[in-house]
Amino acid sequence: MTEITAPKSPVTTAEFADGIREQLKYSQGVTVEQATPADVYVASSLVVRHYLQDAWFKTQQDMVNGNTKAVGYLSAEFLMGKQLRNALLNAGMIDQFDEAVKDLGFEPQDVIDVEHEPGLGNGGLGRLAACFIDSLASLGVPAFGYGIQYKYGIFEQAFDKDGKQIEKPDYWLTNEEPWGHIDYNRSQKVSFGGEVVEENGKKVWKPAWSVRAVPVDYMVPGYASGRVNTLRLWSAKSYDEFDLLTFNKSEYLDAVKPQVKAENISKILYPEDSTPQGKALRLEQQYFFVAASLHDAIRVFYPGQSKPDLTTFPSKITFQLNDTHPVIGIPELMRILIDEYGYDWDTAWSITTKTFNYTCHTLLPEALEVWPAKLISELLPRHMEIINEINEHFLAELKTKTRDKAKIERMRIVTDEENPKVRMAYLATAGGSHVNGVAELHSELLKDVTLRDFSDLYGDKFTNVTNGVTPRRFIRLANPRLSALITEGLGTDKWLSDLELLKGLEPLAKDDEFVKKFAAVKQANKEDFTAYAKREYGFDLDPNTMFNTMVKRLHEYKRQSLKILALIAKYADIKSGRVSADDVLPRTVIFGAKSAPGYYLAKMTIQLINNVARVVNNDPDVKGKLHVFFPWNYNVRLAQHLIPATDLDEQISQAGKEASGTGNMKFALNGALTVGTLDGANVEIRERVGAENFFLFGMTVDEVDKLYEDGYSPAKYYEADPRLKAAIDMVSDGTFSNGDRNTYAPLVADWLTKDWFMTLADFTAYSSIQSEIEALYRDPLEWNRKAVLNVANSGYFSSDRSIQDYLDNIWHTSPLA
Ligand code: B1N
Repeated sequence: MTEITAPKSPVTTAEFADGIREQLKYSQGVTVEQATPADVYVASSLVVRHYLQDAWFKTQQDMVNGNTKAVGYLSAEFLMGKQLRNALLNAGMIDQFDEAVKDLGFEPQDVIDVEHEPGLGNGGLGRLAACFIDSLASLGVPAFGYGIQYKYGIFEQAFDKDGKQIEKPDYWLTNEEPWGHIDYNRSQKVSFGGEVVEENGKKVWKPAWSVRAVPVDYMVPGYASGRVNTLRLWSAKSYDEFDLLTFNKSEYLDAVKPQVKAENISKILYPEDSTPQGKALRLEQQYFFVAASLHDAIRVFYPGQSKPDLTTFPSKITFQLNDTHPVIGIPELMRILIDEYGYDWDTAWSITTKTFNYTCHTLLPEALEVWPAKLISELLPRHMEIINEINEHFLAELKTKTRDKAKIERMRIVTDEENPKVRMAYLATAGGSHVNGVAELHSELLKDVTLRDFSDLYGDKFTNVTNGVTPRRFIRLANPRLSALITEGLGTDKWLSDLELLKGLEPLAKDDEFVKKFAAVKQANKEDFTAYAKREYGFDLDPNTMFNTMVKRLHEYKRQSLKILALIAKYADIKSGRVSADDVLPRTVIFGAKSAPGYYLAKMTIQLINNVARVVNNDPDVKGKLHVFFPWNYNVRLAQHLIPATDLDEQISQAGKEASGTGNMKFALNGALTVGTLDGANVEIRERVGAENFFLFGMTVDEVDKLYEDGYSPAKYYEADPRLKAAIDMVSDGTFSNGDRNTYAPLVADWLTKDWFMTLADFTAYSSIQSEIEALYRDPLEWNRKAVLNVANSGYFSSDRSIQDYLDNIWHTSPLA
């Protein structure tokens, strides 16, 4: 007997079909006969919203009226992925939808496919925020996600005829978007610029311009929790629609300038993952959504009160700062409390520090935001005053804690130089109760290196919360076959809300029948992906080869170069006759990666991968042995198709550089084996799945540090390993650039003279682990046994567990009763 705990549908198939008909008629204005899949998509989404509406109201009421502290997750990015099927799953309506749509003469998949995914994030950080709000709702914790409704999400990637990346605007709002509910009546005014004057001994900010922040609300249905939270994304609108005065002076274009300036704020997501550029517009975006959100929370929790007692604010809501992007919220809350509500400094500071907590997502020094004080002064003059005052108070406090003057100087929030800068990570650490890293190793390195002085003096603030991913989207939706097999193996589907139950599969790894069923699931998924690659990309794959995947943003520290060099070396082995093609394990190498538009070496690496693919895929000497597939525009949708079909996953960053990674968790949970370094959450994945079920290679953090200290010379490694030399020479000699020897010269020069992330130093170890991997893969039963053990032991990496950790150790709140 299988125990079923999945949510019960609130509708019958017939009711769902009636609902679609009604929405088609009254919202879309089309008959069933006229309707296209796009119409049915909108109508179905509205039906789902209809049935979630009461739970949404109730969750909001319980949140405001009850005594449970809510969570405000402040994030500049929410990489949601498609909404419809996820909402159907969480609300228990998948079957009713499928049947209803078929009854109306449509294919469910066609309806699902028309949804344009909201790409309001760059990568892991934004996707983590999306997993977290799913888990908050599923656990029944009252929460708001607060962010920006960018008009243009992450760019759509294409490749030109030379294999170079081209960026196209992602106008995801071209067609009707049924999920966002625009609430003009709850808008907030957000102001910028101007000056600060003294009136009656009080500081008064006289801003120069303002924009209207309009909330667009998305329902966030919990899985089987009966709760529906809110993702509130702010959209910028102008107050001055059209300046008639200017217009009358016949300066037509100038007349719309203020409007354009205002609405630019939420126009576009910055496409840089981990290298912020100190641009005024980015700071405008940050302040825009944070200021609107803080005022919104006061409106929600103190309805109709003109003089609320804000000393209770930290018991109403706790705000998590997702990286430094929302840190301007700290001086903003100070300003609200002091200037708008008349609190004194100490009371305001006490409220503020109790309200905020900060998650750091990086170790790269260039990724920690630092804003020129001048820029902040111009845009937010009152905030800069407050930041300076916070800095003074903080320095005074430090003097009571240490006599180490150098240390105090190093810890300044505002630097002491001719053009002072504001270090947002320091402001966040000083202005919040807790600071956390996103994997154990990362949190340790934060304490020991990045924020060392702070952890010396404020050790209690520091903690770790290892990232996680939602099993609803990344197992149940992405991999229905594996989900069914897990449920069969465990005799319950309860694992979807308690992922540690996967542990119950461990004994089944010894059961050959079960392992064979698992292998059949993987094979079927590979066949599905093969069909998908053909349909979407016109590309032929062979599902009987090993599917070896590396998908993530393109960044030097992630070391796509290592993967591509190893591939080229294998190609050169065969071409030179050193290795017979007959002895090569047939392998399909799949890449997915977007590069920041201005990131020169990353873009060149994309070009190289595409051209290696072109050459290798057209060379009869390696046919059936080596195949390279680089689908453009890697996004959440593609991830959901690709992850379940992958045999081997690559997590090969230089040790000490990847804060956590979350793709690594998704792959392990879907039964891919990982080849990886001791970096980020790889460390914890390996600990849990067992060292014998994880392909470890490469230098450790300590070895990396030592090599830097001793003086790293990449050319030495090039000379020492003939296969590495052959691979690099092949890149230089024009093999992948139609004979042109200059095309990749900058990349080759970087490898040989700088190689900042020590790709060359890890190459030999990486190649030899790949041989071990191939040997194991030739034994399908043993391979799949290890894959089952990966699934069984990865339950810890549910975002439900991450959220539980935040609840217990940082937020100190709980689900609604
Ligand atoms: O955050 C993920 C981690 O799993 C990854 O290891 C980490 O690289 C990623 C500025 C970032 N860190 N920093 C960013 C994104 C956008 C931006 O404008 C920085 N992303 C990460 C989740 O913890």
